[in-house]
Amino acid sequence: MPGVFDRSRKRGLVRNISSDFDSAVSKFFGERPPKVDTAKIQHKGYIDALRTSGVIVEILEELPGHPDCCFVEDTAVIFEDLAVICSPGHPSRANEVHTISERLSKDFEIKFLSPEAKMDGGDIVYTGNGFLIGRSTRTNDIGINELSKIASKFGYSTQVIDVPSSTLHLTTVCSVPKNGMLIAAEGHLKPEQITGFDEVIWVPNSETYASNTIAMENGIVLVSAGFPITKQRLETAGFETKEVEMGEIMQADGSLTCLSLFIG
Ligand code: CIR
Repeated sequence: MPGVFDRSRKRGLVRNISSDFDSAVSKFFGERPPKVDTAKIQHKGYIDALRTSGVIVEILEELPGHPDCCFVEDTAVIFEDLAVICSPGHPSRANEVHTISERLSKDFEIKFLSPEAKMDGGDIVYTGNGFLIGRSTRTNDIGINELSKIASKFGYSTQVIDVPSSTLHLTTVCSVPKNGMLIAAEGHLKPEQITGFDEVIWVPNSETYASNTIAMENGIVLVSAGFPITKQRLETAGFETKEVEMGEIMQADGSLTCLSLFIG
């Protein structure tokens, strides 16, 4: 029964930046530990950008001892009235899911993946009628099979994409600005991996980070600040862009979508 869960991003959960954010896991974009205070300011700017784009944002408190706790996208995938709680692929993040499942249980039925499954929500991309699922260092075949079965029960197709070793998650190198359109990073995803889209906007490799966007139903697209080619390509495609300063979040390999879990 696709369509029952409102995917138009009216309500989002975010979680405050950890006071230990400078110990967040970082392997790809990070060149140095993030500055915690600046990251907190940027996170506030991010929340403002969501709110001024029409999203009702609920802010959860930071989870002590969990430097990556702001990356709530990784903790769950929602199908209609069911929240599937992920099984984070990095051991330091395993316990982030419990407080999220508690919160989600107010609105959704809860289902945990099996103990053998590994999955970060950052490997799941909703396309408009189905899901791309990234096979990555964080998401294994057991997780993929379990999630695909659940998706198919709800009438959604799934397509598995091998996430290249050059990047963390599938969402790190692509996103869906509107149904039927993908924006993807050159040099990471290959054209032959992408099927079923009417249009693909490629961003140059030098702007890889900007391929992760958050699109609203009203045509506003949140884009990371400082990537003029991507901004221009989105505007040429008819979107209104809103830039968000993400420099310190990027140092921890986090992108725009990673900071939210949309719940309606
Ligand atoms: C991690 O390595 O798990 C975090 N430092 C970054 C998570 C980013 N989340 C995402 O792409 N969905």
